[in-house]
Formats: sequence, structure tokens, C-alpha cells
Amino acid sequence: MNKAVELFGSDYSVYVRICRVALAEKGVEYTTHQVDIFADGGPPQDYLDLNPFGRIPAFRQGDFVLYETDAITAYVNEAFQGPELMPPDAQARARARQIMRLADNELYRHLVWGVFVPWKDQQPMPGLERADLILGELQRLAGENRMAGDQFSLADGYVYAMLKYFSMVPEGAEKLAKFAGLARFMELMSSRESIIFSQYPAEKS
Ligand SMILES: N[C@@H](CCC(=O)N[C@@H](CS)C(=O)NCC(=O)O)C(=O)O
Repeated sequence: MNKAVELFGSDYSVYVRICRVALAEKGVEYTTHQVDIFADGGPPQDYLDLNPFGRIPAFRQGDFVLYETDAITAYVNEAFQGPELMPPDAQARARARQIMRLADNELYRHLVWGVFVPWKDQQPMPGLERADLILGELQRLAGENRMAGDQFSLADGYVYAMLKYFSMVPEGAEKLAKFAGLARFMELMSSRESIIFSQYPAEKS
């Protein structure tokens, strides 16, 4: 019998969403503890005891604690029954991992923090300059309708969570529309149960 699973973070967080999608795809029941990293004074000490760097999410199962989304989602995939969330083929699996790191290093940094966040704060959006390069390369690497392989994979969750924020910015949506493969991917994913269930608060308002 598995010990109870707990996820710590906020529903607005890209990385928390990636974990929520993985847990939902796997059919794992869990409890959510809201931790707001932007609260005055930062996250509370009992959260810093789980992740001293104060970033979200963190995951706990009994006395087993993890942070870093890559580690959390890989553990969820391997430790629980349910559909496999990485492609079975070695090359497709490598491609999925490549795309997840590209998401961390390019999408999150330049399209979320360089476009969505400044747009929200009515600031200039430096990430827009790099968007064509990132989107072009992502589309070149991605498979048809899925980032890698034929079935949903963790790479799909990573890319959707990040491109969703980018697509909420009018200039981002305009750029994304020029990449038909990625636009089709976003459309296809948007009707998935795990994606609807994990919507950002900003999508609902
Ligand atoms: N590498 C971490 C990144 C997590 C991350 O950056 N989370 C953001 C929210 S989406 C955060 O906590 N930012 C606050 C900070 O960097 O201090 C992971 O994969 O979990």
C-alpha cells in the first residue's frame, strides 16, 4: 500500500502544473498544500525545511521528500501504476529528455520569464526576440501531435505548461500561430483531462 502523496506549491506555477499533469495522467491521488513563493517574507519555514531554495514544487510521500520537477515526475512515473509517461523507444525517450531540458533552459527562461511575466507587469518583453529561434527548433525536434513518441509523455506536459503562458500574451499567440505543428499540439492538448484539471488561475479569469 502506497503512503499518502503530497504536493506543495501554487496552481499558478509552471513547474507545479507539470507535476499535477503527471500525477493526473498516472491516476495518483494526492493532497495539495498551497505554498506561495511570492508571499511577503517568502515561503514559510516549514516549506523551506522541504526545499531550502524556496522554489516550488516539492513532493512528499511518507518521509520521502523530493524537489526538482524532473526528479518528481520521473519518480511518479516509475513508482506508480498507470500509463507509462516516457516513450518506450530509446531514441524517442532521448528526444523527450532533450525537449524537457530545452523547455527548462529556453521556454521557461525566455518565453515565460522573458515574455509572459513582463507582459503581466506591463514591462518590455525581451524574450520575444528569441521566440522564433526557440519555437522553430522546438517544432523541428517535435513529433507529429506529440513532443516525442506516439503517446502522451512528460515532455508534452513540460511544453504545454510553458507555451500556455506564452500564448496568453497577444504577441506570443501571434508568433505561435506561425508554427502550425506547435499550434496544433497546443490545440490537441487543450482538451486533455489532465490539462483542463490543472488550468492556471489566470486561464479561468
Ligand atoms: N528547477 C526547478 C525550478 C522550479 C521553479 O523555478 N519554480 C518557480 C515557480 S514556477 C519558483 O519557485 N520560482 C521562485 C524562485 O526561483 O525563487 C524545478 O524543476 O522544479
